[in-house]
Amino acid sequence: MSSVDKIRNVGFISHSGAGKTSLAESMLYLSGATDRWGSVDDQNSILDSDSEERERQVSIDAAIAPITWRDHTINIVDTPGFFDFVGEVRSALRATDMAVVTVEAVAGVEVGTELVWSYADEYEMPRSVFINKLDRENADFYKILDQLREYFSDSLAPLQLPIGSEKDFSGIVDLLHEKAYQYNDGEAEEIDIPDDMVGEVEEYREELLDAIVERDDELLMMYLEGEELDEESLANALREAIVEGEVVPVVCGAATAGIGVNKFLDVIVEYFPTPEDFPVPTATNPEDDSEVDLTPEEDAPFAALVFKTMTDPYVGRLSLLRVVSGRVSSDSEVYNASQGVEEDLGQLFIPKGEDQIEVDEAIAGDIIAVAKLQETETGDTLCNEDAPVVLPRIQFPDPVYDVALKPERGDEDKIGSGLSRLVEEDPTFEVYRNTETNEQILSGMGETHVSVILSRLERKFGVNVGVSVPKIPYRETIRGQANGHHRHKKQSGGRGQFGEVYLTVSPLTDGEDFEFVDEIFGGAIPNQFIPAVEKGIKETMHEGPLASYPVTEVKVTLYDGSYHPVDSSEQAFKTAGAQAFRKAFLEAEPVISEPVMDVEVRVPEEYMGDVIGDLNRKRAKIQGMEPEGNTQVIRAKVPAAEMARYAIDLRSITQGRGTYTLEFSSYEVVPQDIAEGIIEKAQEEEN
Ligand SMILES: Nc1nc2c(ncn2[C@@H]2O[C@H](COP(=O)(O)OP(=O)(O)OP(=O)(O)O)[C@@H](O)[C@H]2O)c(=O)[nH]1
Ligand SMILES: [Mg+2]
Repeated sequence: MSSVDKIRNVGFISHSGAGKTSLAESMLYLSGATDRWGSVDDQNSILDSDSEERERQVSIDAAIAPITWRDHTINIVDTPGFFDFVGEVRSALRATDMAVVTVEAVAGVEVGTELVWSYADEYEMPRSVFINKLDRENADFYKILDQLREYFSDSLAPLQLPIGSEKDFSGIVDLLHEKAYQYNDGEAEEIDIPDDMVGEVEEYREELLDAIVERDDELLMMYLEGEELDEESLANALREAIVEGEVVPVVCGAATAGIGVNKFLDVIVEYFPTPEDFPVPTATNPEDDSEVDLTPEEDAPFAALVFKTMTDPYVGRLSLLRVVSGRVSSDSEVYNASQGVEEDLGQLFIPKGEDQIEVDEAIAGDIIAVAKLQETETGDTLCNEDAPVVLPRIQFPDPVYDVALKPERGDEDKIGSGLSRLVEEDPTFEVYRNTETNEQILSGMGETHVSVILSRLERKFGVNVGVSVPKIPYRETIRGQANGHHRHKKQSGGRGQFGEVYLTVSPLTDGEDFEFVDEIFGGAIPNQFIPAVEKGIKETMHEGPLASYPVTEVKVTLYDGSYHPVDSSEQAFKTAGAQAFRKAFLEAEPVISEPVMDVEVRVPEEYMGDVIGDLNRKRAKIQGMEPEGNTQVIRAKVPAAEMARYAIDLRSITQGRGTYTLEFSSYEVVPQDIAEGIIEKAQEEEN
């Protein structure tokens, strides 16, 4: 294991398909960490090791590529770019000290680029940009550089320039050291700076030097006086500027061809922050909530964040830890301060794709895995019991896409236990029963996310489950007041049944669902039967008179009735109460109400019109729009019934470039024409 200053933890983030996994695969192979060059296209990627990832050719889980380079340990955390899996990005950024935003040299800035950039902003992380796929047709380094500066920041500074472009892309120029490299199968050979690039190299080198010296008075003086600046001072100043986030270094290459990859590893070692550079988030002592200052040093008390949980077919549950401070060894006892329980650590590993490298000890800055922790969940903090500390939890997005599960009879238990195992691995989905519609709902981030979960359920737990669009939990209520009367009388041999009820229904506006007022005078209904009347009404309210949806916000006043000394019974009054209620309800301007969601949609400017048009067709009430960079944020209130498949609609309107969040807002009355459809459908189902 290296010392803390020789560790680099780097998170690869980007829009899907920019080449993060390919870049990490090339780094693994070209650094000698693996003896084969994994490929996403050939479905033998080491990092996309899961069969779902290989088949779909996208990353789904964050994966770790540990690399040794020039006596340093570099841990690459490769994340999925597909929007459904953003939870993994949020976890990975909490485990790393530097973000590498990979950008395609053809497509440039995409919605996913903006999204992950905003995450890095949120975590206040320094970052760099890798402009990839320079070997592709229409690749244009300079155009993309301008675009990046326009979108994000003027502090983007190329450390390298590409030699050649498209199919002639062959190498890079290192601007600071004024050296050129030509690549062959990932191996760099030093060459002279091509003659036709001398002007550009000078221009961009000057720009880089300006950016470096600007923040160092001594260097600035020397620079202005025309003195020769030594490379070491420049490199140190550059490193500082990068660590502080004041310079965002831009490097380039072609991941699959291995061009620029080894030089990027050099850049990581030379300029990227070490765990010592990164400010540890404020932690608290769980006993008194006081703040605890954690220092990223080996000799400080131990603390680690569990940033991910996986289930491995061989070792079972695997927790991934980022050691934040101190040291920890295999087979030791630690304290989970988030749960307040002790945990026995077994063997510590470094995960590498599907493989594990056993280690005896880990120190501040390390990323390691440990198997079979009993109570520990993603987001928990492990520490020493005598120095208890809790790090801030990872904030995951709320799920937005629901399906109803339709299990075959007898599979329910297997599905339940399988899904609860999968939820441990993935905190961005949830499973619950909707008590109003009596459906089991699986709620995830999008169609792909849900389909991955269901495939895994089948593959890992051997159960296949069908799904459908969830029923909308409509409700019934009234807007007016009405009286209802029912006389229940039966004389079918033996003892008869008799009960008569007069009642009034009126809307409740205090947020309560039901109020029952007993105004019976002079024993018109004997006291002992009044609860039966109420019970009959309540039972009817579960399946309302209009379309069998629950009745809410109704006040019932029982004001008269009659009884028979022999034939009256609880059952008779229950029936009379229920029937009187039904009649009154149907006379009191009954309406159906529906859940309405607060929706926030983020789309690139050019899709605004289409997205708003679609929302309007979905009965949306637009609340506001505002720009956020080149993204437009649209806020609207939209009925849940219209949003059930929004993940799919928005994707097709925006070519996957839009994202959205949903939150329950309120119940609102459904317009008459739509209510008629709902009632008709309910009646069909009844028959
Ligand atoms: N021509 C060319 N293709 C590349 C390069 N890098 C990656 N690709 C291709 O781009 C596609 C996507 O690459 P990935 O490495 O899976 O991209 P990713 O960023 O990991 O994608 P997600 O996991 O979905 O976020 C694959 O078909 C790669 O072969 C490159 O430098 N040049
Ligand atoms: Mg990937």
